[in-house]
Amino acid sequence: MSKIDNLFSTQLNKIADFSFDENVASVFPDMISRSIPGYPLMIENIGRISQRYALPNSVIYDLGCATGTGTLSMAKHVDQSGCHIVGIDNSSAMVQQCQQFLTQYHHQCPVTIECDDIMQYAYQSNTSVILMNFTLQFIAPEHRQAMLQSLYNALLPGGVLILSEKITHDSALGDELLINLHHQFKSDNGYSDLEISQKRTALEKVMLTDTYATHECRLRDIGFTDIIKWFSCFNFMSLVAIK
Ligand code: GEK
Repeated sequence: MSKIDNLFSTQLNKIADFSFDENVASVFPDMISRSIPGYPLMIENIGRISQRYALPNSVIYDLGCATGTGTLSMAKHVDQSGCHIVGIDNSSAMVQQCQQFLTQYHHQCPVTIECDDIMQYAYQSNTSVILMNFTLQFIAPEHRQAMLQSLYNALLPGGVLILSEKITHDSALGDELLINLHHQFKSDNGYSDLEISQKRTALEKVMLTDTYATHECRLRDIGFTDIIKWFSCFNFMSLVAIK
């Protein structure tokens, strides 16, 4: 059971840039489920989508696996023979929590967790499914195209990228509505206005969101043949891009 997230509940003199350190890792499951609308529904369906596209004897990646919720969902659902799931995160605190978390559950598909930078990683060419669940938004925008291109290159024909992201709406008025609805969601989940505003400041420089159109254009440009948005709530969405 993860601790309750109260990292931003007291007034901070200086708000440091958000980082995935030990403090964040220790409250992460609580933080993410109270912050992202539909997170449990997304996680459950990520397992189902992976099961649908996993090919026998292939590799499945969870990039920015954090504490392993997405990894576990895939490991529980994927039943094709010879598959292997690799979760990667460059936060050693997250990797430690993830390894502990995974030992608590039974799953049929074998899993390895690695502490590494997903920008530098040598992806295996027999990859059928890649999950990036709210991770691309933490990669510098100028590196996103090259990063996604390397993932596309690693995928087998028919393989998929499952990409979930917070997005910016393309009109100021619409964006304001979605931000307000998201804040209401957080407030209903027990976060105070101070917590919401301090976390927003901490994330301002490290989490840079694109519009849906930017995501779609970039994925088409890279070569993905079909892009299916399968989840959307406020300013959060998840898509499947098929090679
Ligand atoms: C979930 N997918 O629960 N290399 C490796 N990991 C990275 C890098 C990088 N270059 N940059 C960021 N990360 C998870 C949630 S959280 C999303 C993912 C959020 C990692 C970072 O350490 C963190 O664990 C994760 O990406 C993003 O479904 O907090 O909104």
